[in-house]
Amino acid sequence: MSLITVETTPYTDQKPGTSGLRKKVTHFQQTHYLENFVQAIFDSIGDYKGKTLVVGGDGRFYNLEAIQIILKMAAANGFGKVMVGQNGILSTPAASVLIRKYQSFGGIILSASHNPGGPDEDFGIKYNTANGGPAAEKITDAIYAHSQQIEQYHTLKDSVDIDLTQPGSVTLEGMQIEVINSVSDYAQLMSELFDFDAIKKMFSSGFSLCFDAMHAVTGPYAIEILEHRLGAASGSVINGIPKMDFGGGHPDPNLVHAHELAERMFLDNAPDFGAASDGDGDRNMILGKNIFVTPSDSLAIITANADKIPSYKGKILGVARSMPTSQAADKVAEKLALECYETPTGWKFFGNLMDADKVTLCGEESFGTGSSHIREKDGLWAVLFWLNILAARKQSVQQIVQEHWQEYGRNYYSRHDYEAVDSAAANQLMAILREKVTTLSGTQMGSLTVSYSDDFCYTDPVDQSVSEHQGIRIGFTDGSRMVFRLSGTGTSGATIRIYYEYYETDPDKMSQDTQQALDNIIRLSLEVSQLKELTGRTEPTVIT
Ligand code: VG1
Ligand code: CO
Repeated sequence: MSLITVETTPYTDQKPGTSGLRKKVTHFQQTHYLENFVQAIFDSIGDYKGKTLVVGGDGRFYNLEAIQIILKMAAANGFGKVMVGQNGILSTPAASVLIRKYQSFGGIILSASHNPGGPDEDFGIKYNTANGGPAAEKITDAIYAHSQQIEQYHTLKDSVDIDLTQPGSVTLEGMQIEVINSVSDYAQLMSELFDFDAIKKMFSSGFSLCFDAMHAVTGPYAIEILEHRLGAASGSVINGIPKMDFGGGHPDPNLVHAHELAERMFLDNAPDFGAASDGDGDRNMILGKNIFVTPSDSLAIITANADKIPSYKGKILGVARSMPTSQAADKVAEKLALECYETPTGWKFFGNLMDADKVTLCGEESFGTGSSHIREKDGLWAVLFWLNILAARKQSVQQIVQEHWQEYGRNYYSRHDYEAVDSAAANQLMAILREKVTTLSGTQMGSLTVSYSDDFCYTDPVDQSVSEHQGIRIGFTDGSRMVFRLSGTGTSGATIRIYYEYYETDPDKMSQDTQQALDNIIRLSLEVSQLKELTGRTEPTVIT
């Protein structure tokens, strides 16, 4: 075995998106493709010589092959140690826990999150820094710049694959590789954050739960924490064995893709609580008997009830939500006199706020919720937060949500995705809107008056960095909103996302059908964007 330097030529398409580089597996399998990106990471992150790197992924197809490539390159590039999850498995939140707990230099997470997996599906890679969060734009821009100039990478020649099936430690060209239990450190942290005794008591008195792991990475975490440690009935976790192709499904926890769970929660004998997580374990969906909790409402309810959980009581520094997320959390923040931040989509923007002790809780409409315990969103954490609230309040999910709406008003909310749209048409739609929004303010759209409209531009309150073109916002005087943006995580064509919100304070109008409540604003959005004319689409691909 020997160190070698391999001559290579750049690929021009390695620009990291919302959460790293995401492409089809076949794209990653091109000669030197993954190697180029990994070397570009190493060339962009500063002096890591002798330091520790955390590596793991969501178990999807190509995870193990990619890890073997990264281990050899890390050794050849001079890392001191790599901590890797057993069988290559680490959920995104668990990777964040490890990076922070063991003060490693950073981590590489292999996942395409909620995108399907398999030989013809998606793969992804992203770099997280020492705070445990996705690298800031400054670093991802540097990685992209390096990837376009790369001429060589370093690896090992004739090295055998490392056995990742058992915990233990080996040395590879002077670099230590520690294979660690994927679940222990994460489960330990959860037991410190939440009142496990109270939740255990609730389960032992007959409380029922269904957690859909969607054949993705959270299976082993959920079985260990919910069933083994908290005493949920055996079988409460469904689809709990991670599969390389997620059983052929979309590991995206929403009512469309987690339909097995969704159906179960609306039956007469539904469990008391339902939840699901995504491919890499950072997303969550929360349901009760006969009720779906929107992620935006979930953030608001978590914030309003944080005082029910000893480790959070009196410790909430502030709350942040991504721009398209509904303004339900803002209402709670206002009442509790908490600072509330609106950031661009993607978790990396929350990290700066948390590092500067400005916020404790964060959330996105896309089924992401989390806190400053790590620097990623955290699916099981949200589930445990809810279980802890339920154990403390001794009410049903439905009662808690309805009381919340009575107190704060209801933010009806929905997102319509138009997937695999022709990229040129999608860009044109955005360009036209970008023009239009400069003149809409104060004008009438149908029955509504525009109070503001812009292309969201964010100045980070901590480092003053500016992120432009983060989505078109059109807000109305009655509190309604529509937001347009293009996805940064798709792998074929463009995905147009339109986000709708309508605020209702009349107690008699709190139980309308969501799509009906939003009907007016949906129609207006199609008119103003000329979506049908430009894309030829008459219906969204997915409504969440
Ligand atoms: C989507 C979501 C966004 C989320 C991102 C990563 O991005 O809308 O809220 O942060 O996925 O989630 P986009 O650019 O496609 O809208 V995941 O679970 O990858 O880590
Ligand atoms: Co995810």
